Formats: sequence, C-alpha cells, structure tokens
Amino acid sequence: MLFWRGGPGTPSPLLLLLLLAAWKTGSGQVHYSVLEEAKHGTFVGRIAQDLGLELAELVPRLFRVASKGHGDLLEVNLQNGILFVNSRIDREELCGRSLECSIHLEVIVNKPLQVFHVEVEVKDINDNPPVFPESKKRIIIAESRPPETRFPLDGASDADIGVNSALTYRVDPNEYFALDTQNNREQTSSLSLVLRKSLDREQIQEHNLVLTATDGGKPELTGTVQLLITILDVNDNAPEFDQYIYKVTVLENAFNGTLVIKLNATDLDDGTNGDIIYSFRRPVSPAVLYAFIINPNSGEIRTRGKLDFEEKKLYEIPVEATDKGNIPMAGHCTVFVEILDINDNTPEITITSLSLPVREDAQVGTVIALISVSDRDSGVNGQVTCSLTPRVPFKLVSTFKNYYSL
Ligand SMILES: [Ca+2]
Ligand SMILES: [Ca+2]
Ligand SMILES: [Ca+2]
Ligand SMILES: [Ca+2]
Repeated sequence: MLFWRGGPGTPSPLLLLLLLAAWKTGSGQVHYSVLEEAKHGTFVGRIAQDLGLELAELVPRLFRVASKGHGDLLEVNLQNGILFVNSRIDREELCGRSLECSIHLEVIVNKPLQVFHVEVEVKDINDNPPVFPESKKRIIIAESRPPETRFPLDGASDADIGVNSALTYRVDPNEYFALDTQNNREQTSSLSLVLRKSLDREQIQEHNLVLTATDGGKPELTGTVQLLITILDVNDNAPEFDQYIYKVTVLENAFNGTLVIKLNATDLDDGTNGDIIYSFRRPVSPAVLYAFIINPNSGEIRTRGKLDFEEKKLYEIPVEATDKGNIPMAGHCTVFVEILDINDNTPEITITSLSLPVREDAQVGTVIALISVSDRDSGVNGQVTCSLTPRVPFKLVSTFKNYYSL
C-alpha cells in the first residue's frame, strides 16, 4: 500500500503531549507508538528525519510507505516528513486480546533503492466496557437451600488488555446474597453468588439484583447484568384451619344432605403444596361415619343418615386438612355438632298396676291404677300433662313427676 498524499499541517501541542518519543535501533529500525483511536492528523513521528532523509529528496526519490494489510491507517506528509494518523486505528480490531500490537511499515526510496522498517506500536486505551454474556440472567433457587450455598455466575469479558480489562465485580447490597470472587482475573468461572441467610418464598418470591463489572481503566468502564432470582416453593407450611374448635347445631329432623358447616383451611405454599384435601381424622367413629360426610375439596360437612336427638345429642368430629405436597403436611380441627330436639315423640302411657274390678262400695281415695307417662323428647317437648275424661267418678292424682295414680 502506498502513501503519496500530503498530510495536514503541524499537529497541535496538545496532541504532541500524548505521543511518545521515537528512537532508532542499532539495526536502523525506527519505533513509534500511538494510542489507538487517536484523531485523524495525530502526530506519530518525524519519519523522514529519523530515517536520515532530507525533506527535499523525498519527492525526487519517490519516497513511499507500504504497510501490509493495514491500509491507510498511517500516512506521511511529504512536505514536512511527519508520520500521522490517517484513519481510525482500533487496537482490538488489529490485534484482539494480544498484548503486543504494532503496525509494520516498509519505507522505500529510489536512487539508490533503500528499504527501511518502521514499527508503530499501537497502545491500548480503555475504550471497551466489560460485557456480560446476557443482559438478564435467570436463576432458580429452592427456598430450602441452606445459607452458604453457592451459585456460579458467568463473568464479563473486556476486549481491552492489561488493567483496562482487569475486572472487579459487585452486586447490589442485599441481605440474602453476597458475591464471592476469586482474585484470579482471567478465571471468570470463579465468580459466584453466595446465600447469606435462609430464604422464604412465602415472604419474597423474587429477588432482583444488578451485578456490575468494573474494569481497571482510567476512567473506568462498567457493564451490568440483571440477576432475576426466582425462589421455588418447598412444602414447608401445613394447612391451618381458621379455628381449632367449631361448634354448630343441627335439627334432628334435618334432611339428608343438609349443610352442617363449611370448613376453611389455608396453606401459604404454592401450587400442589398449598392444595388442601379435607377428611375426617382416622380412626373415624362409626357414629360420625354413619351420620356425616365431608367433601374433600370444599370442606363441607353434610348430614347423611338420619339424625336422632334421642339416640345421640352431640357428635365430636375430628377433621384433618392435608396438602398435596410431596411430603404432605396436615392441619387439624374439631367440629362439635349439637343435635337439636324436635317434638317427634308422642307421650307413652304405661299402666304399672291395676286393681279391677272396683267394688261399688269402695271408699273415696281407693287407688285403682298406677300410671306412668313418658316422652322421649326433651325440654317442653318431653313435658307431659295427663288428664282424664270429664264427669267420671275418678280422679287423677300426681304422685311424682310423670307418675300418677287413679
Ligand atoms: Ca475496558
Ligand atoms: Ca482498547
Ligand atoms: Ca403446604
Ligand atoms: Ca413454601
């Protein structure tokens, strides 16, 4: 590649400050250095002078510069013999992560033919921020993981070299997670998130953290990745009833299928870990089993057989709510069902003793019969009053509660 065009005039003093001095090697080679991304026209070196050529002889001797594969990155002004930056030099594009980076120039003059070799070292500037493989990283952690558990993280990469690519990491201050980095700069796999305290999905289901990588350049550049941490549920909560004891009443003549109570238990866990099945706690008494049925899904207890206050006045039903977790957990309560009496029994009359026939001269007050009455109902439903057909020569005398004599 030939460089014949004339360059711009004298470089500014400011740019000169940035540049390093040129020197000659014993073999006649000349070295310069230039910062990558230097502006067009930036002074690199007095190439003609450093090669021992007179400015006046540059054109007559067909002074030309060739640079294999590096195009017109650098150019020489034939008026003043100065090598300057012509187009954008990107060290990362030229040399990648290689620590050494230079542009080799071949300077040729005729009459007599001479060839000079010039090395222009391209110096790194911190022009690349650390870059993470993804902008968002999803991490799923079961809430049961103990503190000190480590979760590996992918580190960032930085296209620069040296301190410009030496990365340090930090994560948002957070009570649950800390960052652990090994001091080996290139070993990104040593980066991990460490659990500091026990998790609880029932309190916080998702943690959102920002992981930041900072390089060692001046000024430093940073890159970030969002860590979206989802906490997976573990079955660590048992179903709980609203109350430990429920008291309800049912009329003894309630129809088959009458709703006695709708129980409600809650489970703080997620999905099947929080799905509840209701049942009578085993062993279930035959009396309960005979009289009631429980809906496993709704928690409704309904009557099934015929209730009879006179048979059983109070049922004690232990109930269990079990979740569908892998290792199920259960909660308990007891339902007391009081059966209310209905006046469904007629009084019964029993004659316990009878002296018949009665003599016509029997004295007034002679006991003819002992009668007892009973009613299986309770309260007023069971209170019996006895009376006799009017206008007969007999009298009913109450001797004791529900006992009479005639
Ligand atoms: Ca960098
Ligand atoms: Ca760079
Ligand atoms: Ca549960
Ligand atoms: Ca849970």
